[in-house]
Amino acid sequence: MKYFKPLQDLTLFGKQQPAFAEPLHVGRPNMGSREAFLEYVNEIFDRRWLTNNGPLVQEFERKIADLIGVKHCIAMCNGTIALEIATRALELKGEVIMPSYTFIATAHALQWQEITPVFADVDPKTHNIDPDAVRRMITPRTTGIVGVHLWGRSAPVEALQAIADEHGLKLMFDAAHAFNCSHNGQMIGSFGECEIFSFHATKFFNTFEGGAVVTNNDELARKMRLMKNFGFSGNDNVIYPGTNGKMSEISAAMGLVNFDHIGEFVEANRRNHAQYSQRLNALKGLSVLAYDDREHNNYQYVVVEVLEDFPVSRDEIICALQAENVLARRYFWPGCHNMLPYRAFYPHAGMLLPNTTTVADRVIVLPTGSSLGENQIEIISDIFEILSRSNEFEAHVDRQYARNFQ
Ligand code: T4K
Repeated sequence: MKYFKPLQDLTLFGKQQPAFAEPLHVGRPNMGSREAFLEYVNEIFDRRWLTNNGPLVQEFERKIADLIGVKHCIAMCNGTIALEIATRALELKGEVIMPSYTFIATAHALQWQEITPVFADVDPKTHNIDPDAVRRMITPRTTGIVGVHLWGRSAPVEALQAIADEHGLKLMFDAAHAFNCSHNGQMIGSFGECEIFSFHATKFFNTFEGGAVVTNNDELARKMRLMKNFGFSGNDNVIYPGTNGKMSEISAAMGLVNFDHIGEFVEANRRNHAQYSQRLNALKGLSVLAYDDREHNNYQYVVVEVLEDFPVSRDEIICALQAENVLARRYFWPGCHNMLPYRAFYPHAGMLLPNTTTVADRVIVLPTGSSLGENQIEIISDIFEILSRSNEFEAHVDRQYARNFQ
């Protein structure tokens, strides 16, 4: 089914109407049953128990821990707070090594506690942190490593663990993207000292806002449970500097509802990813990042790399897509090291991060999720196909439009 042929059929070249009347977002939430959710809401009203370790939060934590195969799940109000609490409970300080190619929250969670994030380069094939680069960044001030399972694909956990053991460092993972994903058959969430999930609306699995730390370490779990509730141990006794990281009952209700739809969400994402891959990998100069089908995946990110032999640049493609109401994203351009305050702290960091720059400059993330249909993916793919054939693009593109987009 082909919808466009000539360039004039793109809005950027004068067509009056965009391909889609309504914007198509990256990160449209996957939603479970409305009726089941409303039943939980009624229960919450009847019970008048809204937060602070309520029964729905406890059930949610048990289900997550069982799915991942870990002893403890501590539900939190979001993934960023979960990162902050985990790093504090692990007593990380000084410098902590992490990739620059990640969402800014990974760096901010450290900086917020006056821990210096030290950016290591990524492997351009996997987009994940490169263990050799980690070794190069270790100093006497280094206390830990935060690996990130970017796009839900596992970081090199064994190599990072070996470095951590060798240098006496603590290793934890930002698994914000990797809920319901595995590495060598073992669920992500069970590696390092602990791992954190994000259940933000845009994630594969959401609790509106939410997050969790999962761990097999009893003492760490006990500490984090106290820290997420101001450090209270009993009504009148505070034994840690804590914060308010608690998940509410309404968020847990959404989590419990969505739990029953995990298989369905995976299947929708897997289908979308396969369709995009089939169409876009056929075009010279485009490559859709693959998932290893032998593992559990959530297929939540459709990551397209625009290589040099594609006739149109990454940013020009984004312009063309946005003009058609396809709100594709440049996650995680330009890398944390190019954002403030890090850019001011280390203006030359980019010299040590060549692969981060390369990857960040060529990635486009496309809409997916259970709200996206086959026809929409065909149309989006058609836009890429038109652009792939377009030597004319150079002559026609509205450069001012592209500049404004920057
Ligand atoms: N570590 C990593 C590696 C992460 O990726 C993240 C979060 C974290 C840690 C921190 O976890 P949290 O503290 O967030 O739990 C988004 C999300 O805000 C963020 O959660 C996520 N990563 C990051 C990758 O993406 P934005 O600025 O792109 O999100 P936002 O709110 O603009 O939403 C994107 C699009 O999704 C919107 O244009 C429309 C659509 N959308 C969004 C929401 C919130 C909906 O259709 N419905 C909605 O309710 O950062």
